[in-house]
Amino acid sequence: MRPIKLLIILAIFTFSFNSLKSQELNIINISNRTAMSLNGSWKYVVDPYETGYYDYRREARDERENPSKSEALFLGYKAQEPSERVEYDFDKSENIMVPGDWNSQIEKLFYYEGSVWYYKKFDYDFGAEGNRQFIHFGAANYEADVYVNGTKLGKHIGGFTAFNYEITSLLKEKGNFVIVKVDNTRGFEKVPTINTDWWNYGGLTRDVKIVEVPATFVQDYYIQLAKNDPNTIEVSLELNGPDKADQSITIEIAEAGIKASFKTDKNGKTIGEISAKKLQLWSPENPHLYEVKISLQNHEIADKIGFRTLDTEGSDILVNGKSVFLRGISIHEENGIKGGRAHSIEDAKLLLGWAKELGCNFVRLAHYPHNENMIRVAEEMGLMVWSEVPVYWTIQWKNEETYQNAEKQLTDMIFRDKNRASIIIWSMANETPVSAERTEFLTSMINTTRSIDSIRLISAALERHTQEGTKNTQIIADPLQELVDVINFNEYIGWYAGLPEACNDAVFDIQFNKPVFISEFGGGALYGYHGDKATRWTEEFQEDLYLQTTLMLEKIPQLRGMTPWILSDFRSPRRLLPEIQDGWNRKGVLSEKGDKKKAFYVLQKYYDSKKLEYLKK
Ligand code: GCB
Repeated sequence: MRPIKLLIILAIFTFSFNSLKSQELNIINISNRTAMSLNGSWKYVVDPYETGYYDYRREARDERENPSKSEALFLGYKAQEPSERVEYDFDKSENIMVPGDWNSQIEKLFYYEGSVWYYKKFDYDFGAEGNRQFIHFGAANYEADVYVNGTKLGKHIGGFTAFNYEITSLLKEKGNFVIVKVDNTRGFEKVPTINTDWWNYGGLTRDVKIVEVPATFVQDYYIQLAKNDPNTIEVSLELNGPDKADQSITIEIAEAGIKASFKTDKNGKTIGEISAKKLQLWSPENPHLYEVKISLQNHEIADKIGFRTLDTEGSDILVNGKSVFLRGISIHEENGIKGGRAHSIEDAKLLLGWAKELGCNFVRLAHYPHNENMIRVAEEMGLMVWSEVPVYWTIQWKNEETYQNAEKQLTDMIFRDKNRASIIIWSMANETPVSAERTEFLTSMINTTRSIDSIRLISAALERHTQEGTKNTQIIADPLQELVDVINFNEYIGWYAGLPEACNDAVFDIQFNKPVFISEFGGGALYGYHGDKATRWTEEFQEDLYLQTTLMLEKIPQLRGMTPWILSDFRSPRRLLPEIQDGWNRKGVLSEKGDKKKAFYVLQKYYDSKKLEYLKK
């Protein structure tokens, strides 16, 4: 770790946790734990001037010794006397559904970027005595200040990662309330920065729940096959709680006849191996998942885990020792049929179902960590996954806090999904401009990733350039090529660079003997708009672009896959052309409602042929 990094982390911790009741604590496998959902109808207050947060001296009310009950919204206060001045009332405020972004639910908030207060009252039915409770948020875009029963738990930064706070000492049987101030204001120093090509949906966009665990519980585990060894399962486990030291933990995989015991050290941790024979390996063709039980005295947690090996050899990507071609598509976390952010199992089934119909065995979940349902449903459907952090375009490479933020989002993403066989690529960034600072930034992210996950492949969506002095030679002039496992780049020859026929003459010169993967290509077309292939925005133009591009890419000897841009049209405030875009990026091979454009069929046919080609290998 860079020394300056460490200083900043220490500073942040000393500063922010002085006055707080709780700290963020990552807990693995939230989906399979005992929990009470807080999804459903909440109250909300729109606060564009952050009046509920800052007083008239612009001091944060939650840092004041005696915050004013009349204005400090986090107190959730109700007037006790008719004469009392209280300038808000959650009970009389309007309703909003959680999970859900505010833009697509409330018309007046469609373009809103700023602060919104969320409020929910609840009673709680306690489990066994001594149990502990955590409040869990699947994600809140972008910043969330969280309060339970008037006490601040913390501030979470980053719109696409999960977070939890312990609330054991705050919770009562009756009359609890949770208040969250969610702020989606964009900022230069943030991750992503102010400039993106997707909608800045704000709100509590994923599940909220209270998770209950025993005093000492399994906080974290990693159970995956060792690199290149289908007979060895690597295990690491971590307990949290007063009795975490010297505890026996059992891992049982009944279907594979496995029962193994481990003992924790004084820190509640243990690592080890389990030898396994003849496991049914997870693959897109056979997405087999084993029921895995992890138990200690008085506590058990179950997960469905797939086992597969993963490696590269020269330009091949090997899954279970077999070379694969990644027949992929890029996807935004948006459901254009109902509008707004996708979050549910049904949303995941819809989007990933379309990808399956296209013939995919792989999806690029762009440009930020998607909700856990997407990853788990992909795994069940037999789709391999690329997962990515929103280090997008030009962020503040020299800003150490920006780095800390990006790295936290990266490690939180890996924490949550490290047991998912579906995930094969962690992507560090998208289309970032080459410079010494940027390369140092991303190298540090790569090193962090390798230090916590030694089996998955690392990549980043790089850029293509035409070599100086040539007309058609395409190169990837980026030092990151040395460091990544798979060379990925986005290319828009025929759309942003020339017309589709430019694909005929383009020649890629890639010097590395590594797998090459095209993380984006494509062009816009309005569903139902027809014309000749020379007319931009028609389905025919896009169809031709897909034909020419796939022919061009086939000439790259190291080509091992692609995720064209994109599955379905998605909302973007950057897309201003009336009658065609109207606020939508039209590069989908499907419309936002799921209507298939002509390019869909070109890609489907191409993937059919790649499937056959690789079956014969
Ligand atoms: C890109 C970006 C993607 C955009 C796309 C486009 O290179 O990575 O986020 O949406 O191009 O449509 O221009």
